[in-house]
Amino acid sequence: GKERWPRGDEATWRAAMREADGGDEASIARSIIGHVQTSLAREAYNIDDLGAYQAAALAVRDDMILNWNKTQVHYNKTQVKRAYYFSLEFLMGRTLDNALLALGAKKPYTNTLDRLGFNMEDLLDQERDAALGNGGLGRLAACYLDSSAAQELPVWGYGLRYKYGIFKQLIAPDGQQLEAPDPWLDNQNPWELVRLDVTYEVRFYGTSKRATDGSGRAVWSGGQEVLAVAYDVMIPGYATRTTNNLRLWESKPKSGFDLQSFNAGDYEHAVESSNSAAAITSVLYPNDHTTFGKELRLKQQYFWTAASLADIVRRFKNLDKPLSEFPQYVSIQLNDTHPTLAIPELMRILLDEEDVPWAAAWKIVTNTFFYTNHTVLPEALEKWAVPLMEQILPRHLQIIYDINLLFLQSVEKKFPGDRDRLARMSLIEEGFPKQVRMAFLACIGSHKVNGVAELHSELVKTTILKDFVEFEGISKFSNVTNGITPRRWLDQCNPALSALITKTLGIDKKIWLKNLDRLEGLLEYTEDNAARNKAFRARWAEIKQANKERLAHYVQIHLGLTINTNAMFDVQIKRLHEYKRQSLNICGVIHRYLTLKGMTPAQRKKVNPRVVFFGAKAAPGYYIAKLIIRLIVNVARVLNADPDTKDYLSMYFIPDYSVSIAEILIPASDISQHISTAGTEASGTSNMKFCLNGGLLVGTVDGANIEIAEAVGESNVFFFGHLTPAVEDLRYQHTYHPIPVEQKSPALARVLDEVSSGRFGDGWVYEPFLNTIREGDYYLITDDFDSYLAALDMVDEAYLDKDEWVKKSIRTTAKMGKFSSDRALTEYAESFWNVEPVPIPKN
Ligand code: B1H
Repeated sequence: GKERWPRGDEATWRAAMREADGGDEASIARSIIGHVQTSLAREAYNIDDLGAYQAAALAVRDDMILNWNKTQVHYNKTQVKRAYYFSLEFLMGRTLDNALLALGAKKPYTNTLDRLGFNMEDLLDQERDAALGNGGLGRLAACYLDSSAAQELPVWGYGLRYKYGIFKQLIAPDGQQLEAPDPWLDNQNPWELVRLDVTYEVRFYGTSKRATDGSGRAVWSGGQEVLAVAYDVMIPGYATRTTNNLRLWESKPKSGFDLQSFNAGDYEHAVESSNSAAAITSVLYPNDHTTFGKELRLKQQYFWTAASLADIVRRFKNLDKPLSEFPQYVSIQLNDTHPTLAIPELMRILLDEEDVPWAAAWKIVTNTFFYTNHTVLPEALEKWAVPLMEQILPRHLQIIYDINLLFLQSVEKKFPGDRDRLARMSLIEEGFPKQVRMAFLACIGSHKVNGVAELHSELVKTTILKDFVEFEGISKFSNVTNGITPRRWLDQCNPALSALITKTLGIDKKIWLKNLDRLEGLLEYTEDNAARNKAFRARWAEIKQANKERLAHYVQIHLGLTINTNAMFDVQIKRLHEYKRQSLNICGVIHRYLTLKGMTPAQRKKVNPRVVFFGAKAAPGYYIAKLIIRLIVNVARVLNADPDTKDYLSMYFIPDYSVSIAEILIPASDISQHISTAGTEASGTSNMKFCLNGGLLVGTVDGANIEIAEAVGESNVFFFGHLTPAVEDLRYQHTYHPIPVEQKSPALARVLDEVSSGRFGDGWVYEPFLNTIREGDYYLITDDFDSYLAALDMVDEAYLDKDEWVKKSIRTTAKMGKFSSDRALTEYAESFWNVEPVPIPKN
């Protein structure tokens, strides 16, 4: 919609002001124009889309601030119990559209901007993603904040305000991934409020001297002190007045410079130390699922947990209650082990600053914290070298040793003489260097421990925390299956489908968007051929088609490529990781290509055309993952240029995958792939997003796929591959009795050979990747390849019956109620935190 009347001219704006007299739209127009002239200090008739976006965002923000204030004042006044979600990642994406939805103001804003000469969609597109996360774990935190506000629950998030979010991904001419910084704050960020009056000092290094009175207390002094400054991000609740808070900390030097260094005449060193304070919150670590042991990462974790706890303790003290009641007013959910230092830090505050005796302090701590585990992959289990921790956090290391001593004494009491068990369960892993096992610390310091899908929670209990289940009892361990917010992941990203659902269910969308089980009302439309049902199904298919066109348009604009929208759209979007097996997908595509090449033109004409989309970032240091991206890009080039086959098979790697790109890709999928080796993907959440939008799932029996299949019925998903219990044996076989790929899967062997021989560019480049399959094959590509191909054949077969396919699609959407993050958040609130909804009164 760019070809409009000359927008932004004086006459249009004046007319807009006049037309909009009275009512909402008048005050919206006044507010937007006011922000253009004052906040942005620009001429009203002379702004571009970016300026108009900013002015509109500031106008919306004004409305949110009023609700935010009311909410916070009410929480304080009523002294309600609160929960805090500690996460090193919040993958928020864009805010304006979400805020307009929450406030119910999308229509009047769209109309007003239209009268001013601007198109809402174009303005929404001006906003940069807040990409302060790597993937599912960070996006989950964002969905949970959305649900807590929508359900009027007093929940705050605590995180870090990284100056640079997840890197921007570029693809070099040879197909390699390149990384560039993401300066997301370069344009003013209208969604945050800096609180220069909310600051805390955080100490690093120095020395810790234990008291000699046997009290377990100590004095920690010296070292470096850094200032934490609060930035508040408003989280509006859908169709409520509740506006919760996400508090993000920025680090800065305590006094701007290090006075001692200046006195010594060492200007450079003084400036350097200021830099090092600012460095703490400068960048998000992009290594999803790997721990690196980097000093700066440890500093991030402590800086954030220390500032957050200081803030929470200060707020608690305003209530004027004894510290023993702390857990009655405060619950803290630890999003993975990244915030585990909060456990020794709260101990330190209670022991050293508040004079609480050890046993009482430990009781407070273990009634306050709750730990969510998000992975059982060994390489992702956090450990910190003891010498590093001793240097940076000497007091915390003492406390951890004290916790460990008492803990192991109690284990010894229950299992006398079981030295292996003590070694297995110690918070300190022996070795050079010794390491602190953060998952164990998180487990024993928490009241409850949960995994993120049924299978995963079972694996947590039977593998990494088995000894702890035996020692502490099973009741401490539970499951909360992940969820996604239907506001962003259906209503916002797929407005046409949302409108159809609202019309069909015949209820206000506020009702079903907050009670997602209501989607089951769509089921009856799959039943017979009543005209009403047929019309609904036709409209359902039409909307999917329109979403495919929208994606094709995006690719046309951004990549300059033309997509066949009559083809089946097959999407795999997630971080690039060997366990997620994008390799299986690319090998499957190559196999399909080779099969097509072997056909006559007449035979090809009978093939169901397919377009495969990939989106994935690889950790910058993850060599094999980057090689897989390179292979995808280069295979795509060959496929898309081959006149024999390109109408039947094409492939697109969408660079710089993000929340906003997901919002375009997900509604456009016919099928999506969630094909991790069984037992490796804790839950997955994009699987839920695709299914909610009527895309069918191709997947392994892993993570939340299993529960999705249970909900929608196995006949509506395409499952394949070995099950979790087989994985261990297969790995053993690969290591000790390897069978050549040619023998296990000739089809796969052929694919590997074609890559090797240079069909998709220099074969030698890919050898290290190909060898991961030929040797060891840790992720069992060879074992699952043939059944994967069979599953894709079943997809083709099923797609032939268009009406049945649409029915499957509708049934899938209809049964996704369980996967609303509202359900998940309610489980946390009720069974862990004991936090209740707190409606915010009007005045
Ligand atoms: C998940 C991570 C993760 N699990 C370490 N673990 C990180 C681990 O920067 N780090 O050090 C970052 C992220 N992320 C994901 O969590 C799981 O793989 C998904 O299956 C799950 O859906 C998601 C949310 O629970």
